[in-house]
Parts: sequence; C-alpha cells; structure tokens
Amino acid sequence: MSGILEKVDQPKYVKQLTLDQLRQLGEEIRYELITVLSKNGGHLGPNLGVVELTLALHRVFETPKDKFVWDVSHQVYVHKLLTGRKDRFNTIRTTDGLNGFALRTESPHDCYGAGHAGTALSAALGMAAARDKKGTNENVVCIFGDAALTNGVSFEALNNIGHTTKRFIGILNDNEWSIAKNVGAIANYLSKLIAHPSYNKLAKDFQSFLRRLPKGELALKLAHKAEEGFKGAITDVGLRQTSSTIDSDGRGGFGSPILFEEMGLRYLGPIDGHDLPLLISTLEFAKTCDQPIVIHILTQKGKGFDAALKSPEKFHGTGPYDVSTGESMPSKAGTPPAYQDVMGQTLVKLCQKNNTLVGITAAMPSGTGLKHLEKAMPDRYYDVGIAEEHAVIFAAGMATMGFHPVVAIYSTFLQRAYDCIHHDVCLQDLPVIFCMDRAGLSANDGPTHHGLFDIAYLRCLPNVIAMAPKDEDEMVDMMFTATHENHPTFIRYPRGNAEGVPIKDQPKLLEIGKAEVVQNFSNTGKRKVALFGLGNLNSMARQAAAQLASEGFDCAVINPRFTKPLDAGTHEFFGKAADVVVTLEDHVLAGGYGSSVLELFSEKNVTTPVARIGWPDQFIEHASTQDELRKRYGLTVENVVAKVKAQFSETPAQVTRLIQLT
Ligand SMILES: Cc1ncc(C[n+]2csc(CCOP(=O)(O)OP(=O)(O)O)c2C)c(N)n1
Repeated sequence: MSGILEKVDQPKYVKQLTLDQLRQLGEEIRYELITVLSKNGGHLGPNLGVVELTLALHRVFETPKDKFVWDVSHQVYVHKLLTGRKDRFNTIRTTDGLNGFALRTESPHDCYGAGHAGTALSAALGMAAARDKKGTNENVVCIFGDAALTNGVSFEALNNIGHTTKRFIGILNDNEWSIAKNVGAIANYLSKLIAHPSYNKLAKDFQSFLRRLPKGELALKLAHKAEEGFKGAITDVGLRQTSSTIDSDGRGGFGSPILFEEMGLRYLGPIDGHDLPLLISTLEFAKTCDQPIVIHILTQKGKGFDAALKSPEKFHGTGPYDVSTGESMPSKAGTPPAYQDVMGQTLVKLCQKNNTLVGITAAMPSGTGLKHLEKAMPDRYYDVGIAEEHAVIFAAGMATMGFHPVVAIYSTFLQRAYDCIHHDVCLQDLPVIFCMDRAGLSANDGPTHHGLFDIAYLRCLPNVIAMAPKDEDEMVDMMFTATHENHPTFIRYPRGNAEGVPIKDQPKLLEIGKAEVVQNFSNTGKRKVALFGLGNLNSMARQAAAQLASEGFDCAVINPRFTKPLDAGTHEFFGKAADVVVTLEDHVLAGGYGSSVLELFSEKNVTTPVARIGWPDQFIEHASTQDELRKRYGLTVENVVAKVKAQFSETPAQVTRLIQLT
C-alpha cells in the first residue's frame, strides 16, 4: 500500500482531497483490492465496480452519522478501506480478520449487517422512519444492485417508501449482472430505460447542467431546477411501446411510465457510475431533495481488471488467483468433484430419463451446479432471479401439474422461503425436491452464509422427507430416490469437495426412513460405543471409531441417512445395545438431529448416555478454513474420543470446552 491510500484512514480525509487526488486514490484502491483478493479470494468484481461510488458517498456524506445501507453488502470492501480498516484489509475473510460483509460489531460505519439480498431498502426505510420520528436530520442512503431489485422484499419496501418518508436516497447500482447475467422483466426494463433516447437526452442535459454550476450554488439551484423543469420532464417520459400487443419480455403494450416515479420516488438517471465529479454533484443534489429519490447509476462489474471484466461471473466471488492472468489456482490432481457439480450433472442424467423433472435456481446457476442443466437442457431449466420465495411457490405450482421440480438453493437462502415450504409445499404435500447446498459451514463467508439450521426448521413440518448423504455416491442415490417420491423431499449437502468415492453407474433406490449400518459391534465383550454420524460427519464418526477401537472400545458406526423420518428401529436397537451413544451433525445442536435422537430415546426408554457433537447455540464467525472452526468448537475426532472417554469417566478434563466468543 502506498501513496494517498496510506494516509486515508477515516472518511474525513476523503473530503480534503482534490479531484485528481481522489482519482488517484481510486486507482490505489483498485490495486489494493486486486492484490489482496488474489490471496484471500472474495467479491472482487462488485467492489471494483463501486470504487467511484464509494468515494463520492464518503465525499458527500458523513458516516457514522449518515447511514449507508448496502444490499447484500458484498460490495463494502472499498467502504471498509475508507473507514479505519485499511490496515487490516489484508485479513479480510480470514480467521479473526475482517468479515467480507458489513458487520455492525466491526465498525460504527457499518450501520446494518447483511449477506442476504433484498434487505437494504426495507432496513434503510426503517432508519429513515426512525429518524423522522426522532426529529433528527441524518441522511439515509441505500445502495442496491439491479439484481437485488428482482427480489420481492425490495418491492415491498418500494411500495412503502413514498408514503413513509420524504427523505430517502436510493442508489440503484446497475451493472446488468447478478452473479450470472441478470434475468427477467426487471432486467429488461432497466436495459430499456438505459437505451431510451428520451432518457439519454434528459440524462445528458442534466449532467451538463450539473457540470456548469459553481459548487456553492449547486444545492440551491438544483433544488429549484428540479422543481421547475426536471421533474416535469421526467414524469412526462414513459417507455412507450410501439405496438399495443404484449411485448416479447412479457410486459404490456400500453406504455410504461417510470416505475420508480409511479411508486412515489423521484428517478434520476441513468448516470455514469464511474464519473466521480458527476456522482459527487448528483449526491449533493440528492441531499437537498425533499422527496424520496432513486439515482440510477451504471457501473462495470470488475472495472480496472481485465480478467474480471471478461469473466464477471467468476470474479463476482472468486477464490485466490494469479494477479497477472486472473487464472485460478489449479486444484491438485485427484481432487474429488464439488458436491454442486455432482448435483448438477446428476440432475442432467435424471432429466434425460424422466420428463417430469425440471431444475429451478434463484439466481445461482454456478453456485448450485444448475449451470450443467442450463447448458445441456435449457428448456428444463428456470432461473427465477434472486427470489427464493417465488422459486418455491413456482415449484409448488408446477408440482400440482404433474411435474417434479428440483429446487436448488443454498440452505441459508432457503430460510427466506420458510413459509412457502410450509404453506405451499408441505401442507399440500407436493413432490418438490429441494437440493440444499452449503448445508454446514461456508467458512470464509461467515454467519450470513453458514447453513446450520435446516434440520431444525424442517423436522417440525409434517410430510417432510429429509436426507443427508455421507458421500457423493449416496447423494446420487438420494436424488434418484427423491424422484420416485410423492412428498416433499430435502437433501442437504455441504460446500466444497465430496469424499472422492466412485459413483455407481446405476443409482440405487433407498428405503425411506432407513439408516445404514456402516460397521456393527464385534461383540467381543468390550465397552460399546454407537456412533451415529450424519451426512458429511459420517467420515468423522468412522475415524473416531477407528481411534476408539485402537484404545479398546467396541464401536458401531451408523449412517442415519434420514433426519426425517428417523429410523426409530435402528436408533433404538443401537441405543439400547451401546454403553455410550454419540451423534455427530454439521448443524446446530439445538433442535437438530441429535435432539431428535434424544426425543426418540426418551419415548422408547433408552437410557444410554448420549454425547452430541454439533454447533453450539451461537452464531459462528467466519474463518479461513472449515477445519479451524471445527477445531475451535470441538467438531473433531479428538473431541469425540475425549467425550466418549469422559462418559466412562476416564479423562473428563480432556473434553474440549466450547469456546464462548463474546
Ligand atoms: C437471498 C439471497 N439469495 C442469493 C444470494 C446470492 N447472491 C449474492 S450477491 C448476488 C447477486 C447480486 O447482484 P446485484 O444485487 O445486482 O449486485 P452486484 O453483485 O451485481 O453488484 C446473489 C444472487 C444472496 N446473497 N441472498
């Protein structure tokens, strides 16, 4: 780090720089982003796109008094660099380092935490309403992406802004990309807005007007000008269709006024989001507005790094890469496939044999592996935008018509659609198949992205069949089995690489609610330990069993396969036969798989002591690797062994205590 960035450690310095110095600072920030993220990975493209915007925001407003609310908040790295965190920026997304998202506990400049899309407009409106109630005068600025606008919650907020407050500044950061290319009618609408000749003329007039004004007169004249002519001109312009038929993108043919204006927000744009002086003037203007305003800025995802400009999807969120080429680090020979790819490739094969199957993603074709289906069978693939609730209800609708939709959503994002799972899928007992990726830790993303709650939130719902495979071969069996079911099915599997076991040519139909006995007791008269290792923790159960066997224990290892319906017979049998039972799950202990075993044992009068291994009742922070967090919280072979021994009162002191982080 060198030059101007070296000296800027609080937003007040941004206000002291000349325009040329600000531009240089922007270049230095880009260099910092590109070099640090080449080692740490992270959201490079989105952050390169908001360098000028973030500089302009800190030039015009004053955080922490003024509030910046970032949607998803994956684009706050520049904001972090300017708000006292630049010295720790090289720790971003690593153990005990900076988080990759806005975090209230990290800085007073992060007024709102996020990681899930679509929350910013509502949160910012809440802040504006609170400000109005208190009679204070801070500015609330909400920065949201064009894809966040495809999310239903965003529209719920837009619907509410105009009659809730008179002072609200929204910045629509339009780069035409979600993670993949943005899809749907809203994306088409924004493209039309950008391309519309009336708008372009209006935007140009407005820009030259802004540039001509001496700085001091800006606010006053702008307010005046806006009242006089600008507002009128804006509301007069509609995106008129040339015909009265339905447009190819599905919109009606009667001429569409500006969406935001119709919702009571003054619309300003489209504006070049890399033009620093223009951004600054526009934000100065926005500050004076006595009506909610949306400024539509156009930015380039990945600006300043060729590789990121060429591959916006890859560099939306990237692992480490070579700075000179942008190439990712090659994976070691023999690395097992990622679960998401096994899922996507399996779905293609299943779709080829079963015409009722379709795949649905909520804007995550590569993250979920559905890109394989998109490529192989595009007519069986739906990307519905960042709209998890819609994805689930859409699937429910298709299921009523004889289809078998496969909804691939990360465990954490599926939380958004809980009522839809309850009301639209389970209550109506519809055969929707849920592939829940990232069930377990998403280590370097942290608490917004860990998928640690799904067993608990699903096992209380009637009609649910919920499974967790111990490896990729079993995952294929589970997907195959799910396609034969007439009830809602859920398959949870972790982020990252699978176990590296061969996948059978022909998948096997699994018996619903039947566990697999991986290793039975040898009945040699030794102390008996039954280890129930769910999903990806079955391998930990097997390793612990091997260790315990070497220390004189007789171990059985069970793969529960189903968290619902639970295999009551197998659990009761091994529970009664064992001296100690251990349950292992990559999920919170509260309400999880181990809890369901305890409930069953209570009903069946199984009194064997149970040691539960899983995540404690607290939000788990981010770290460089999953293993570091597992070690910190006792999800290790050593801790399993120690807990078993403690049950036999051998070495109680060695049991790892869960670390309570405050
Ligand atoms: C509820 C939810 N679903 C999915 C995601 C995954 N996700 C993170 S960023 C993103 C795309 C955001 O696009 P946009 O809002 O346009 O911002 P950009 O990255 O283009 O700046 C998606 C789909 C998420 N964070 N939250």
